Amino acid sequence: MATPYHARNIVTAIPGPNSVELAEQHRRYVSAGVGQGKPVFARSASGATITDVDGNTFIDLASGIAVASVGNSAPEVVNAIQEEAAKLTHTNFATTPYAEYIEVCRLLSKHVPIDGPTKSVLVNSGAESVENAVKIARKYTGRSAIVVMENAFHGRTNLTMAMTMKSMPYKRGFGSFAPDVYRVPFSYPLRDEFGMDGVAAARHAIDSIEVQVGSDQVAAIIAEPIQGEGGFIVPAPGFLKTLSDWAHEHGIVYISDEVQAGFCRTGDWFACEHDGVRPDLVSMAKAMGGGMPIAAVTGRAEIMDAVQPGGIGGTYGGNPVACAAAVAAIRLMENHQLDKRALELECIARNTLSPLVEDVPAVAEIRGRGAMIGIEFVKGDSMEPNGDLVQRIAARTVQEGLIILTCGIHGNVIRLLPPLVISDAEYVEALSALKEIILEESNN
Ligand code: PLZ
Repeated sequence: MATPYHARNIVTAIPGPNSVELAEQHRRYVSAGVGQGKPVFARSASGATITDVDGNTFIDLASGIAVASVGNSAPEVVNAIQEEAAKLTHTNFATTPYAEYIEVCRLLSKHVPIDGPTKSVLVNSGAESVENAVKIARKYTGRSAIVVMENAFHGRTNLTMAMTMKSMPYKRGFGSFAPDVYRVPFSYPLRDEFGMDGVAAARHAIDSIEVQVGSDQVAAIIAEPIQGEGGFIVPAPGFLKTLSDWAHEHGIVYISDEVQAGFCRTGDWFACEHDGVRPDLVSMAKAMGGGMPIAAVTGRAEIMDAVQPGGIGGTYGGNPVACAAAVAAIRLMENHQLDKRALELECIARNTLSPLVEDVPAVAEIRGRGAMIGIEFVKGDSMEPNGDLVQRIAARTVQEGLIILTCGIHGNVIRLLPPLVISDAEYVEALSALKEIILEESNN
């Protein structure tokens, strides 16, 4: 590999002996249903690097699936966790409330792109935030139908499995699924007939809603502003706005699922802002906790207050330690203007990777915003998805000291989700190495 190592440090074969031993224990004790990730086991992580149990250091381009935006083990978050844990680990907010929960809700109100007063509920995971958003929308509207998008990913619980599109591995054998979920086409400029005409793509989706269910039956439309697991698909300009305007005209609650794209990742605090969308509810998780499990639904106060007391919540939702971490993480995003930083990272990524579109026939498109960039691979000059090539590239990256994820309905997209605190030098090093791997593997 010609790219010099600076941030990376590979000192053993990959996987090293300690990882090999742990992999045996993993096979022995962990359910085979849990996804088998990289062959290396993490021991520690800091900023934009992860060090494994054999002392190898990798540049992190995954952020634990868009979680470590403020950096792995950010010292401010670690301090907040330690201090809070010594003071208050748990009471259950509905039993004995505490200030930390309210402070998180106040910060969320400050940042969500919703006009007028907003309120929140705190939960534990992205799937829970989506489920709660649906419950709240149904209660508020008195309707039951939920409209979801093609390629969507919303989670692994029963309702969110129904809302997720891809069967393998997320749904196969796990049915039956929750009823009253209707799927309509999302805008996919590279592949759909509407290209960059987002308004036409939205009209097409709206037609499908009218045909399948009828606007007066719909409680909520939910969309990821940039689709995550589905392939880092950026809808054409006007798509989300047309859809959300139509929802508002018909008394339908518009939910922006910002679980993956939210919290500065795409250059805005929330990715739907870019399209001028004013959602009614926002589901969020991942980066908001700086590494601790915490999630939320924030929405228009009138909608959030439609639920009877005790109808939403849970034992651990808004746990004090997780809240302290969230407050610290959100303050870091504010103080370091990580939304702006994401745009700088986009420039670095585009400068390094853009030539690939011209030079490599298998690279169909480089897309995304901020620090959420996807590279879609096809077979030669055809548009057939090339998941095999992506598998080969992904396998090589870990050998070369990079932690990278793939995505896409056909597994043919490489995704970049670096911590937003990654340095220019680290990002350039990682992207240059990735580029070389892509060039080499595409020629094999
Ligand atoms: N909504 C938009 O991206 C989680 C999970 C991948 P949880 N995405 C990564 C996997 O293999 O499980 C996600 C998302 C969007 C909801 C969720 C669900 O969030 O915190 O994983 O429940």
